Amino acid sequence: EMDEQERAFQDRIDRGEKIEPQDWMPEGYRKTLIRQIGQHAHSEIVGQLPEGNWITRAPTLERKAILLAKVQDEAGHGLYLYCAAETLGISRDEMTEQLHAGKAKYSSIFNYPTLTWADIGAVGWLVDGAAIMNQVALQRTSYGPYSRAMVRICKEESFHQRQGYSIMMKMASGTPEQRRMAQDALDRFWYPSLMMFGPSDKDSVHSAQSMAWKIKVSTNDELRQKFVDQTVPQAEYLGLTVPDENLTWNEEKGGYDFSEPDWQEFYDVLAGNGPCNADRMAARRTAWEDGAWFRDGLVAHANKRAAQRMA
Ligand code: FAQ
Repeated sequence: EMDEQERAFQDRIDRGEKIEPQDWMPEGYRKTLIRQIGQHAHSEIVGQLPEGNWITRAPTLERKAILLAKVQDEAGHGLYLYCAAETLGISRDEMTEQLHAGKAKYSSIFNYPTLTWADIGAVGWLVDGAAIMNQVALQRTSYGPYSRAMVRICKEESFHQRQGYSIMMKMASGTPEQRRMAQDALDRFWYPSLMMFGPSDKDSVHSAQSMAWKIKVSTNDELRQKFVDQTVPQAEYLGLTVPDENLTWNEEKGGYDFSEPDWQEFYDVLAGNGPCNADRMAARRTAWEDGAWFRDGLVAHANKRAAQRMA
């Protein structure tokens, strides 16, 4: 039941062409991208909060400078992604409103607390590790501005991942207490990191259409498997134990068998009932309200400059 325009569009996708902002696109394609890029942008912005929590308590000046730079990078990624979404005909203010109204999602992972300094290591290692796994694939997404944003973001994310692993190496080779902190961080962040890839393929509502449009180029389960295969040897190198008794190497498939996360917990977090959902939303709303005077000032200044140019 595809009409001629849709058929021509799908042919372009199938040939591997990139779609650009001025090009014709089906409404569903536009909507799906706005949803996904918007969620991705919100994740970067909300994702600053769990790490921002430790900037004032970083153990050394060097670690503090590195963490500050990383959190600033996340802000940059968020702004970059909002711009990519704006090319599809939605404004940043509208996206922000959707987030604050609870209509737009952000990644479930940022609703978990960062309780110790080792958690900052685990976030860099596991959360950025999962993010890169997903984003490397998304460099090949069919929408030009999103795909180009991913290229740059992935470069910065791999630095983030390395800094997280460097914290984990330090902690895992430290005192028995530091080792315990590192293991505890892995225990708490393992399953939430697996959840970042979304529901299993059989429950993923958007995958089939998004794959046909090449908005997504890998399924949720494919990326989750690759993440586990990459991460388990890294945990072994640290001398830490992945909290999964069913974890075994499967020679036949050339990958690990592993336990699925608790999907009920995942849906509870999505519904707003994770440990930090309320805190995260409150922090974002307060930041938005507190910044109103500054945004007003910028607009007033821009208007004044425009009027001067006219005169
Ligand atoms: N959290 O049908 P599907 C970062 C929702 S990395 C929350 O499979 P889809 C870097 C999904 O939206 C994190 N919601 O959906 C960083 C949908 O709900 P909807 C950000 C989730 O879109 C690191 C419903 O469930 N990365 O920020 C999650 O085809 C450290 C059904 O699911 C991205 O956003 C989840 N985990 O596949 C920053 C990557 N999973 O919209 C700071 C781009 C699923 O119908 C510190 N996004 N849902 O209401 C994607 O690749 C995709 O959107 C997926 C989900 C794979 C997340």
